[in-house]
Parts: sequence; C-alpha cells; structure tokens
Amino acid sequence: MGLNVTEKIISGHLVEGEMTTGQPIALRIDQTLTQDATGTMAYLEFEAIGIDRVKTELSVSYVDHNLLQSDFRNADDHRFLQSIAARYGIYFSRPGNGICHQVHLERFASPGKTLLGSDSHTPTAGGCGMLAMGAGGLDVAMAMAGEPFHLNMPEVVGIRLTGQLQPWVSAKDVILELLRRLSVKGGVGKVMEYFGPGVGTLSVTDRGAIANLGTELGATGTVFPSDEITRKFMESQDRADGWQPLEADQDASYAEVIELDLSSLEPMIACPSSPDNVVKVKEVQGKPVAQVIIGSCANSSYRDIVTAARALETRQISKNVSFEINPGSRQVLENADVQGALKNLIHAGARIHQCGCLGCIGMGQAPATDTISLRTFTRNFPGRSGTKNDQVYLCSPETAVASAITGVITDPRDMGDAPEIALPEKYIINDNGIIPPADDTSSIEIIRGPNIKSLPEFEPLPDDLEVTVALKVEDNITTDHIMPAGSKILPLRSNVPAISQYVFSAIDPEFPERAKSQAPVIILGGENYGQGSSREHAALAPRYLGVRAKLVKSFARIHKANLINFGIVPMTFENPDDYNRISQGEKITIPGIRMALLSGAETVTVKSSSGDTFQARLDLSERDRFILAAGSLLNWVKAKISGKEN
Ligand code: MIC
Ligand code: SF4
Repeated sequence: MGLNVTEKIISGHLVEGEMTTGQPIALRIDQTLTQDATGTMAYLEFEAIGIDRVKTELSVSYVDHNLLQSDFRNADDHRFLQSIAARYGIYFSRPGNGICHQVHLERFASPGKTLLGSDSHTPTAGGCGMLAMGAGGLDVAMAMAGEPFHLNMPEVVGIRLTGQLQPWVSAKDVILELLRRLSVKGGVGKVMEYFGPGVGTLSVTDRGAIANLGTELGATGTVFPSDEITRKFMESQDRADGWQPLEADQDASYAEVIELDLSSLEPMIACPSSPDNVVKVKEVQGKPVAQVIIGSCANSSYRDIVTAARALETRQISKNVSFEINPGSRQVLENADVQGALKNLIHAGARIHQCGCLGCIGMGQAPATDTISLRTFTRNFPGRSGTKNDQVYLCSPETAVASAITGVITDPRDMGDAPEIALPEKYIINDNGIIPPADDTSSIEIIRGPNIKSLPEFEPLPDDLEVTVALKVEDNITTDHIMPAGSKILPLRSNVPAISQYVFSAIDPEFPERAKSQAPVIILGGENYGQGSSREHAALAPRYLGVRAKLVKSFARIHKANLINFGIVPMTFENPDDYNRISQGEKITIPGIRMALLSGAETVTVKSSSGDTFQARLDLSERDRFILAAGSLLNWVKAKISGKEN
C-alpha cells in the first residue's frame, strides 16, 4: 500500500513507535521556531537542560508578538533573546522583520522536513510541503536539545480539491468553508492533507493561509504536496536548491476524504466570537464596520497586501472606517512598495503599521465599544482584541478591502472586475533582518534584564490527591480565557509569579487568589478544553497557583501536552454526564493517583465530598505518566540525567 505525504514525512522521521493511528510515536525534528512571547520561557528551559549548542539542522528565534516598548521590559526581552540566540547557535529574526510564520515560509521552510514551533500557527509552513506542528515552549526546548517530539500518530484526512477559485474568492474562503463544515473540534488528532487537481491552482502563500487556519480546526498539522508551484516559489526566494518533489503515492489512502470544489466557493466570513461561526458574506452584508485590518500570519503576504492596493487604485476608504495594514514581513513590505502598492494604500487613507502580530494578539488596535471590526486574522475569541464584548469578524483580504471602501460588510464580487495579481518571479530579498549564528559561540554573554525571572520549581505528584474544585467552566474554553494576552499581560511572559495574577482574569478575576488559598485545586471543563494558542503559560501559571489536575470532557492537543509538561494531571470524564454531578467549591479525592499513573491504569475513581463516586480516564502514554509523577518534564529530564528516575 502506498503512502500519503504525511506518512512519508513521518516514516522518514520516526524514532519510536509505529504508524498506527492514535498510538504514541516520537519524531526527529529538523527545524524549530520560537517567537518572543513564548520564546523567553522556552530559552530559559533550554538553558536549564544544559546543552552547549542547538542540535537541530536549523533553529530560528523570531520577535514579532510584543513590539510595544512601553517600558524597559520589552526591550530587555528582545536583548535577552538576541544574546541567547547568538550564544546557542540560533538564527535571530529582529523585531520588525516580520511574523514568524510568514518569514519562515519565505526564508526557511523546506519540503519533506519537520518543524516544531512554540506557536500554534506553526503549521503554516505545511504550505511548503513540511510537517510543521505547534507545541509548548518546553517541547521546543527539548527538540533544540536534540530530543524527539512525542505525539500520538495522527489520523490523516485527505481534502481533495477540484476546480479553481473564482474572481474575488481566495484561500481564506477555502479554510473558512472547512471551518463551517468541520468546526473548531473537527481536526483534533488529525493532519489535514490536501491533494487533487485544485492544489495546482494555489500558490505557496495561498497554501500557507489554508494551512495556517488548519490550527483553528484543532488539527495537529496541515500538509500540502511539494510540486512545480513549490519549486517556483523556492526559486523566487533564491532557495531552489532546498526544493524536492513530494507527492502522495498513486495508491495512497486516507482515513477519510473530504471533497471541495474550489469553483463553487463564495466569499465567507466568521462571525463573533469563534472562527467556526462561519456564514456566506452575503448573509451579513450591510452591517456597518468601524475598523478593517489586513494582516496576521493568516493573510499578510505579498498577494494579500497588493490585492488591497489594486482594489484601491481609484477608490478611497469610507470616512467611518479605520483601515489598517499590518504587513507580514519586511520582504512583503519592500516588494509591495516596488510595485507601487504603498502609494495606493497611503493615498486611499490606509494606516500602515510595522510588520508583526500587533492587534491579532491584542497589542494595540482594540476596536471601539459596540462596533464591528473586520479582520483577516486567525482568531476572534471573545475579548482577544482588547475590547470587552467585541464584535470581531474574520474574512479574506478581498472582503476586507471591499468593506473598507463601502463602510459596511460587503461581498467583494459587488466591486466589479477583480484585480489580477502576478506574483514576483524573483522577490527582492534582503536578509539584514536575520542574524545568523557564529561558529564559535562559547564566549558570548547572555544579557538578562530584571524582568527575566527564573523558572519556579515544582513538587512531584503525591500518592493521593485531595483537591477543591476552584472553577467549573463550559465547552470550548480557549487559552485566551485561561491566560489572556494583550498589552498589559504580554510583558509578564518571563515572570511567572507576576503573570499568574491574570489567570482566568477575563472570566473570573477572583480565581488566582481563590486557587492560592484553596490549593491544591482542580478545574472542571467541557469539550475541547484549551483550544487555541500553544502558550505554556496557560499550564505553567495555573500550576504555580496550585492547580494539580483538570477534569474535562475533552482536551485540545497542545494544551494537554503543556499540562503534562508542567505536572497538571489531565483527566477526562469516563461518562460525560458526570460533569453535572459535581460543582464548584466541592472537595474531591482521587486516592492512589500516583500508583494508578505509574501502573498504567486507564481509569481512576474520583470521590466527591457528597459521597458520590465516578470514573475518570487517564489517556496517557508511559512517558506522560513518568513526567506527571515527577511533577514536571524538567524534573523528569533532570532526574534521568542524574540517574534518579522513577
Ligand atoms: C496566538 O495567536 O494566540 C499566539 C499569541 O500566537 C499564540 C502564542 C502565544 O500565546 O504566545 C499561539 O497561537 O500559539
Ligand atoms: Fe501572531 Fe496572530 Fe499569528 Fe498568533 S495568530 S502568530 S498573534 S499573527
């Protein structure tokens, strides 16, 4: 039986396990990426492992999330990151050089390789034929130290594309349509692999946009084949020698095949406040908009910016709209400028910002009260924009620019002829925003500002757990709920005691104090708990407050892995209805939890203070169980190194 592209990459990198769906495997990681918001912690963890230089083929540290130097802390973090990259043999992409996923696609993505990134949208590089996955900072630190990445063998879903996108319809509409069909849980435990004749009609950056939002399906990764289009893209980036063809075998199979006819698609839009709340633009057209932003790692490539500029050649922005451009990278900005795009945008009234994440992670650009903000971004989770009760819609650059012109949500097909964008045969390339590592780095000094605090130490798991239910939440809780970001909180990412004061602040500001006073505590949740970001602070900070276990209906993959890494026992209800039998404030005991974990038990008995008992599942690999018993991955690794393992 032939192999699909995902299986080819996995089999070429498999160091443990077999390719049986759902079973634990470990993969060799060729490349890693970090960004500043998760990176400071990842590098502190890397230092704690004690390796002299990264062992990957390539590791890159990007600075793109927090560029707002409102005080010394942010600039200090940047200097720390630059010096630690230089010390350990890591490429450093400077502040303002661009969003990690856009720059990685341009300068480093390489077909057939594996990439692990401490950012959930790392799968964007799957547009270039890679298996690219998001993970917590500690997993990325381990990969930099040469350790394989542990996950369960994903199910590979084939998405067969036919036809061709119609004028004014673009890649974002493809993935919004899939989010409409499959929901934010539809991809959990899966890799989405695209194939079929429609693939050849999509550029690598279009494929990147689709792969990027595969994360919003909950997928582990999204993979496109590497074909002539990929070769041309790499040639346009002066990297043709890194290209290799990679297609599924004729007789390859998929766990499931989803058919999508590109010709039948129309402009789509995700309504507040979830990326899967998708309808046709036509269904919500006419609603007044106050802010429109083109940007983020989903849609800020050359074609996205130039499409907007061309549509604005003879038009102006509505006087009621703040129209903003966040270019994906300096390369995008420079190439768009050479084509005269910036002139059009400025003349039409656009506000041009620096290259980075900006408003996508709530670093500025918060919308006005009770107004609609239309964004080409990845996520519209409640409050992520920085405004309470926000109304954020997610759409394509085409829908964004059409709506910015009219001042109301507009189907771009009402705008007449669509602009035709030819991609450059050769991009203007200037790598002065990327500092390569030197050969001998041993004497380089690491610069630490006063905001960089060392990692907290965590106790091993006790024999029995007696915990209070400090919080009970519903389905689809995101990491933005658990550990919000934004301009007030992001500067605290290198300071666990300080950031932990904001855990669950948007839904229950009393939580940190309550958790500390009731510790040890447990949190109860519904389906898809922890969807969204890869931020390990959503596990690390709760653990610091005394959270020792979580009991939910189901978990999102990266968050579950982060919980394990920081010693919080992730359990699921054997019978989901048991969720209703237990309330906030109750005490529960789990006798013999440590022994249950170490003996490989699949379930444990949970006893509530009211005398009720029920079963909770432990869906964990052997390695996960050792880590949890040790109290954290770092404890376990250190014990292994010193020979004092469980
Ligand atoms: C996001 O889009 O939520 C982020 C900010 O990029 C996160 C990473 C983080 O929290 O630092 C992600 O998606 O992993
Ligand atoms: Fe940055 Fe937004 Fe992309 Fe996250 S989703 S990496 S915040 S642009």
